[in-house]
Amino acid sequence: MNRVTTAGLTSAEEERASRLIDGFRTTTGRAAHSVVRAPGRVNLLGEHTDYNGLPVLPMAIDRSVLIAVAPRADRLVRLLNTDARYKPRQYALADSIPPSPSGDWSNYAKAAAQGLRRAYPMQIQHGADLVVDGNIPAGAGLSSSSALVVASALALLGVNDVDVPYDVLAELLPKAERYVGTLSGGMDQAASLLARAGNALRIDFFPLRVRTVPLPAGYRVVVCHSLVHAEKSGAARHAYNQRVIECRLVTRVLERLLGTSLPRGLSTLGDLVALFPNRSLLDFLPCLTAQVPDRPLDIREIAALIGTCPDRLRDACGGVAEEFVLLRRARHVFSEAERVNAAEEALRAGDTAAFGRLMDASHTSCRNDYDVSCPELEELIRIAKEAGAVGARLTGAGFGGCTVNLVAHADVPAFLTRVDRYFYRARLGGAGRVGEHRFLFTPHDGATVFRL
Ligand code: NG1
Repeated sequence: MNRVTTAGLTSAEEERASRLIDGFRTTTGRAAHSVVRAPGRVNLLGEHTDYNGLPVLPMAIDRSVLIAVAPRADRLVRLLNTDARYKPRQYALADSIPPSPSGDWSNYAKAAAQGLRRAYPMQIQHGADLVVDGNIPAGAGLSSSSALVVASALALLGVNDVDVPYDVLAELLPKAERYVGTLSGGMDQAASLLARAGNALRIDFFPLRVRTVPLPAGYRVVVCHSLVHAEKSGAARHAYNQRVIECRLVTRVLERLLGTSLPRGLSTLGDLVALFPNRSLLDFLPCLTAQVPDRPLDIREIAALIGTCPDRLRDACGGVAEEFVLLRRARHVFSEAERVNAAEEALRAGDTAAFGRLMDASHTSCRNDYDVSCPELEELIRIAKEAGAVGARLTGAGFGGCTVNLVAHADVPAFLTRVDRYFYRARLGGAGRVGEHRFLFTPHDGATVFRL
């Protein structure tokens, strides 16, 4: 076996990369030109804030998508996957690439290809043979999809000899990923590209800015899967997109209440609050509370609050729903963004207990105001707190997926024993698979490309 040893890969990743390079030769009959690695991420704080242009605090994990790639003289992209569940696919590079049916894995690679072709039409000319190997659990809120988008983009750029700075890619790829039908923000791609080992990454958006934030020594980040798969190709996508639209509606209501209007092309809550640099985020809540009833509102009520015509508003909402929750969504987003600010301060000050309390408060807000928790996540959080987690919350979009827990190093064994006994064994029975669904993560570096 052609052993790859490269700084930036864990020893498990080196092993995977070595196998991948050999497999590439066997399946394509060619030598790989390079290997790309894009990590998943776990978000420590700042949920459902990114698409509002408000900050997040994720870290990259040591689960990743690896791609071995070689250029082709034609425009064809041939995609293979080491996991037999993901069937071979191929498509031609073009400015408009027809998507495969919703949920098909190739759509994430196509998203990257179409995004790059549109941004760099003259430079992205060569297709490629790609073999993908991923070990980020799908539908877990750990960004397996964005890692595939990032890795596919880097693979294609590499074989076309195009050098794009990672911060530019981190702004381009979230828009490209909307190809799959999710109105997602930019946290995942930025974390996968720009994260730094040993640290969390505070990310601000529009324009993108990142800075590392130290994590407390003596604590571990433990991630537990609720065993509820929240794939973004299914119901979770609809629920996610509805939240994005609810936040856009809050922005329009707030514009009216504040007697201002956003310049053309700007539409997020973050854009709006940036017009009032002297106000804190929570200052925007009282005027909403005074004017917006705390219950689901129908299109006509919302149109009246915005001062627009209901039919036009219904069209603008794309018919995703007839009723929308506004006040509670705003309360979550503003308070969550403030929690990210407070968390950064707490971490810099070494106040781990305060950080833990912010994680707990984030979870309560995600559950009560954003309605993205589920009974299994609630049970995991309850067990985690009983098992001594300093902070515990759902991570990623929610609706299932994982919790993230901060646990003192010395308490980790007891924590895992308790989670295994009261959550996994109760659901999975036999001891064999119990340990497969919770992970101890240390913060890793962002994406890397290794030219062979
Ligand atoms: P997950 O659940 O990891 O797919 C999603 C979005 C993020 C962010 C979080 C919620 C995608 C690809 N990613 O993450 O941009 O909005 O939800 O904070 O949809």
